[in-house]
Amino acid sequence: MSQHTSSITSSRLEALNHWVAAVAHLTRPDHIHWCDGSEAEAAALRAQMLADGTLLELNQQTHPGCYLHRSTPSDVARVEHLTLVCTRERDDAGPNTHWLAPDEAHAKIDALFDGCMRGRTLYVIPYCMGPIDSPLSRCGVEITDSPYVVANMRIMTRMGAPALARIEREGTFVKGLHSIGELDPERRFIMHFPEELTIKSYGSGYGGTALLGKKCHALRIASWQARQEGWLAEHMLIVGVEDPRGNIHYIAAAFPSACGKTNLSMLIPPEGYRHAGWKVWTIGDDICWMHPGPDGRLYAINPEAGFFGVAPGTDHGTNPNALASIQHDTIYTNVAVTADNQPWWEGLHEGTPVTDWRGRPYDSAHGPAAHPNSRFTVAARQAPSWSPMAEHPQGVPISAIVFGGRRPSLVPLVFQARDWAHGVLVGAAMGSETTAAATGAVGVLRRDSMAMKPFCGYNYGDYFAHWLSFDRPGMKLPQMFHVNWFRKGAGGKFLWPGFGENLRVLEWIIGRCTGAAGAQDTPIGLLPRASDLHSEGLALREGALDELLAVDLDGWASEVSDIGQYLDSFGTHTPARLHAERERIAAAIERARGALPHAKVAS
Ligand code: GTP
Ligand code: SPV
Ligand code: MN
Repeated sequence: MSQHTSSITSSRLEALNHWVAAVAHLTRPDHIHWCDGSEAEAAALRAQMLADGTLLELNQQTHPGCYLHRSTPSDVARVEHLTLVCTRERDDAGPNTHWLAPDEAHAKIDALFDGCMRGRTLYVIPYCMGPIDSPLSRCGVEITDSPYVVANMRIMTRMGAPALARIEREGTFVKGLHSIGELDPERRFIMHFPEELTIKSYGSGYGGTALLGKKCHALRIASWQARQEGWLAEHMLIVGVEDPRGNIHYIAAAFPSACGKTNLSMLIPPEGYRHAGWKVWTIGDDICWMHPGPDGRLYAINPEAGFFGVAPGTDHGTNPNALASIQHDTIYTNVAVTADNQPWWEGLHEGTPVTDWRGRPYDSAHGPAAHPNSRFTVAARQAPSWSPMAEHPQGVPISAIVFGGRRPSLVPLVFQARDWAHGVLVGAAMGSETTAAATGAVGVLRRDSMAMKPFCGYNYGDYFAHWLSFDRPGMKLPQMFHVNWFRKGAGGKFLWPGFGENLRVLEWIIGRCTGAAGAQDTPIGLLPRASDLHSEGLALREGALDELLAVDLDGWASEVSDIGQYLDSFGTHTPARLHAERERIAAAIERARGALPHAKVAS
């Protein structure tokens, strides 16, 4: 390990040294270790975690460099009710967040931090979110007492000496303080102080609540900064789709947690598309920072360097690129294992689980073998589809923004917004069924605007206004769309095959951006006719495509009225423009219903 010193000598790092000293004074660690990100450091930490059982070795013949971490069973997902945004004014945080006044919040959590690192090592992790030489990237420092967090941050961010050098140059960084504490759900908080660029997280070792560079910094704090500085920090994948002529179209897509971002970002084209020359390039699978460029287009970077992906459902048939990525040098969290110590999860067709995610002999009476929110942590460059453009300091130009969620009924496979304001309404109105990525009930339909419900660091009404503000002279904004891979038929089965087949929908989206694809106008937006989608080689149940592309006007009338109530819940913060847009659509639906009583606008 590198420096067992309590500080680094440099006057430019005075603020950092001062903060580390203050935290050490509060938390009382036995040792302080400044992470340099080196291979030697990683190896030493790994040896230590293998010795104390934090990591278990997986089958090194089949999965070289792969390890398993079993977290405390009560600490397996994000905890939204314990995740707080602490602004001076309650209204700045908005009804979409849980709020506490900063003074009260600091007092509450500092009492938990008091002496919590006795007998432990305090790790200082300097990290950079985004390519190390990109002007769009931002740095932070996480202090943690968890070596598992250090190991994950090393994969998920550009961590160590280069990040420290950038912090020394810039003099600013986001401060994140984390302790696993007692891993007690009763003594757990994840607090954000956007006005102080500070995060404090206590009592959890789970990814999204402990790897502070990810949701805490790159979404909650960054969304606050982005509003002030005129850019967007979003819960979006970034994918490049190369057409047979060799043009790459970049698409950013916001789907809520466990709703298909990782999968779409690295999909393998259907066979016919592969033969024709279509290729898919992954830039990011979870977070997207978008800035207006000099030409008025939005340019996106992925602030992360790795994937913290959902394991269940990952297989050769669904996501072969992810499966290939995680054959080596991967940290698995809360998956099951086979008799010969290979990782296993529901949906993986090879192997049989013998030990469940809690380390008990597998018994189907206990529930699934792998936790439904079990995850893999892997370097992004291990994905066969990893794009060389992912390291580009200026980012990639975005042609289309796509919103989507788990909607078992009503919402068609795809539709296009008429213009930017309509697109912002479509994003704001997004709904989705809850998933295992957060504690609480699964499968409950709720509004999740722009997939940012758990991650927006400020008032959603102000956030909608910020989105609308990009619609100004000189901007060349992306086209906006909504997709739904999760529509169910009468038998409760998904109507759309999803995964690689989603490229058919992306092709239509790209065609709409270039002018090559047709559409029909409906009150809710522009939909493809069945003939506008490339369906050769697509196996669908009789009538499924018509069902997927139908607009149920009665259903939409009540949906749009519900959206009105939702927009009202942000009071005067909701921009008038958004209300007007909703009223325009409500009126169009009413006109169409009048013209066609009880009718559906079929494709
Ligand atoms: P977070 O990392 O939580 O933000 O999630 P994510 O949006 O990256 O979700 P991910 O791609 O990991 O998918 C979550 C689950 O949805 C997995 O179990 C997938 O198998 C499933 N899934 C993804 N894409 C599709 C699809 O097109 N159709 C269906 N039916 N399921 C899908
Ligand atoms: C999500 O829940 O959206 C994730 C996983 O991407 S976590 O980083 O834990 O939030
Ligand atoms: Mn996510």
